[in-house]
Amino acid sequence: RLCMSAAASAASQTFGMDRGLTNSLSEVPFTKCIILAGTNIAECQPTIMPYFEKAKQNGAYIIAVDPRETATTKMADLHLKVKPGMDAALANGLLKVIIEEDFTDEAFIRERANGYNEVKEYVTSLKLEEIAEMTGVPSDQIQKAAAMFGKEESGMIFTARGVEQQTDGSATVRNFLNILIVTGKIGKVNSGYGAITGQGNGQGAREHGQKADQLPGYRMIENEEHRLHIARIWGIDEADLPRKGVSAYEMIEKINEGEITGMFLMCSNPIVSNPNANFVKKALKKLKFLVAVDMFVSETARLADLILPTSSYLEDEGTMTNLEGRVTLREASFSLPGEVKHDWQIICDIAKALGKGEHFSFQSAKEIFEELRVASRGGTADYYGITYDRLRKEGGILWPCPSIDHKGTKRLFETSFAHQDGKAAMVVVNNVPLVPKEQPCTDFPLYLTTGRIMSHYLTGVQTRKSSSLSARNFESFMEIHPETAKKYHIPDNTLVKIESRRGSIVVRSKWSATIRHDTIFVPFHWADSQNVNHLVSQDLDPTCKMPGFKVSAVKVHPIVELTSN
Ligand SMILES: Nc1nc2c(c(=O)[nH]1)N[C@H]1C(S)=C(S)[C@@H](COP(=O)(O)OP(=O)(O)OC[C@H]3O[C@@H](n4cnc5c(=O)[nH]c(N)nc54)[C@H](O)[C@@H]3O)O[C@H]1N2
Ligand SMILES: Nc1nc2c(c(=O)[nH]1)N[C@H]1C(S)=C(S)[C@@H](COP(=O)(O)OP(=O)(O)OC[C@H]3O[C@@H](n4cnc5c(=O)[nH]c(N)nc54)[C@H](O)[C@@H]3O)O[C@H]1N2
Ligand SMILES: [Mo]
Repeated sequence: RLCMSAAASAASQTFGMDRGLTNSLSEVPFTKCIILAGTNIAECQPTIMPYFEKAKQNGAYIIAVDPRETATTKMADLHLKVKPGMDAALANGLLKVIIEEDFTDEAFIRERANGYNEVKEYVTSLKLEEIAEMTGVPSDQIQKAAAMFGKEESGMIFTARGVEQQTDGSATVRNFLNILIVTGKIGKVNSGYGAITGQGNGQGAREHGQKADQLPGYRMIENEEHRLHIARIWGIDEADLPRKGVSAYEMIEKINEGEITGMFLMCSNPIVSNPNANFVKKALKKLKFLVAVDMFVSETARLADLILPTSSYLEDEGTMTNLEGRVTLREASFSLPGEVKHDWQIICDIAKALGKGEHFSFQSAKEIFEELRVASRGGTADYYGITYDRLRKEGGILWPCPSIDHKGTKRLFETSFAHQDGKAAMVVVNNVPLVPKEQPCTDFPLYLTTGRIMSHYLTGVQTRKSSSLSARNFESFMEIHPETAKKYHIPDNTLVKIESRRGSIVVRSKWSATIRHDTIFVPFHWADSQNVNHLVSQDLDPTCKMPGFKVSAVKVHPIVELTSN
């Protein structure tokens, strides 16, 4: 919910299927134009950088969209320094130029897509100057980006959390997909879309039924046919399957209201990772019983009634599905220490204690995978043809892979999209979003955006303990433009207080002449008085329930007033 839900819902709605990359990474070096929207691969997915560097060596034109300069934007030929949260409007500007200057692929649109006329009507009614004003990107830059992407024979668009972790994240991604469709750059060699997945198995997680509205194989829990299929495989009554639950942050609200009283927490640290963190902590304290399954005593585990120690990834065996939809097998490198159990063993033991042990009689991770193969059969994410034996021999297989003799699917949508009529669904995305985003005002004059740095991982539970990583970044910081800093009397490298309507934190200032003047950036890897989620609001994207991690209005001031003498 907090990571991939906007990209997943956008691809499902537009294409009828959500797989991170529609092509394999091996095509990236050969594409002619790349748009990197809200993604910092150089710091967050450094292992895929060589594909993009190769593309650049081969002459690809790279356009980056980010409110600040990063190691990724430095690689770009054109950097659009967009105002935080304004990417949907920027995409409308690109669409307008592409359509009005005839960079469209009319035959592709006619044969492969629905909804083009409405999109055309809307974007041609807009004024480029107004879009430039709204987004902070000069119109000549919008024109240049659209022309470069439009005129090339191939192109790819990648999005990540910068455009997705917004209260209109799902619609924003759909607007970038509109660009691919009007230019016919999808379902073809060296042309397509990529949602840069968050974690190693982030793709796998989103197709096995982890979200409270899903079932394995990317089936949906509210779909009667899907319910029957899975109930049959699990050997249960369809009526015993629950209906869909609420999203991650909505659960916290229900805990606060006393509607949820117990929580089983596996692999998450919500009082640091969820928005509106002061409220989250207060709510979790109301739980009658909290169990945390973790290898470390995270900030949230500290509140638990019971902590169950679990194995780490190097002690685990299992499959992982990467951002391409490539299923790989990783064998365990170490045996289990002491009394520690695997996550899956803990789940089976709990099922036994609840009297449902016969449905969880697994003896190995492989047995669970065998069930997934069958459960996903015929579904969108079909793993039926993938086996441990094949994975050991072939290295990795891209789903859908419906039978043992199927090679896997490297490129999606070559002849049709996954909707019933085979067509992609374009949609009009209004410049003005449904849920208004907090805007800077007299009291809170600056945009705050949040994200990551190379040396730490997520809420920092696993990396703040490493002395070598901590030596690189010992504490949190705030990136601020020197001119903005001077306006608020903030020297470089001093402690400052940042306040929003929800709370405040204290971090060290870091001047940067390459960030927008109206924006500050704070990473989210630190807890307690440096937990940036104390500042972020509880507003969610109505489509996918993604929080708006990337836009808040804040004020900043030095902790110690400096006196001039
Ligand atoms: N080192 C490291 N690597 C990681 C992680 C980590 O914590 N540390 N986490 C992993 C996970 S779970 C994920 S999800 C990925 C995330 O990978 P990314 O999405 O690449 O990482 P972020 O830093 O969250 O955001 C990317 C960029 O979006 C920009 N941005 C902020 N607001 C906006 C906006 O309104 N519009 C646009 N266009 N851009 C904006 C930020 O300045 C930032 O450079 O990384 C994974 N890799
Ligand atoms: N402000 C702001 N907030 C954000 C984001 C942002 O960009 N800005 N990004 C969001 C994103 S993209 C993400 S993915 C979330 C992440 O949010 P969380 O998943 O809540 O954060 P993690 O730090 O990954 O917490 C993982 C916990 O699981 C434990 N763990 C690690 N491996 C295992 C294992 O094998 N088994 C078990 N049981 N436990 C394990 C770790 O020790 C840690 O305590 O944060 C989100 N929050
Ligand atoms: Mo993530």
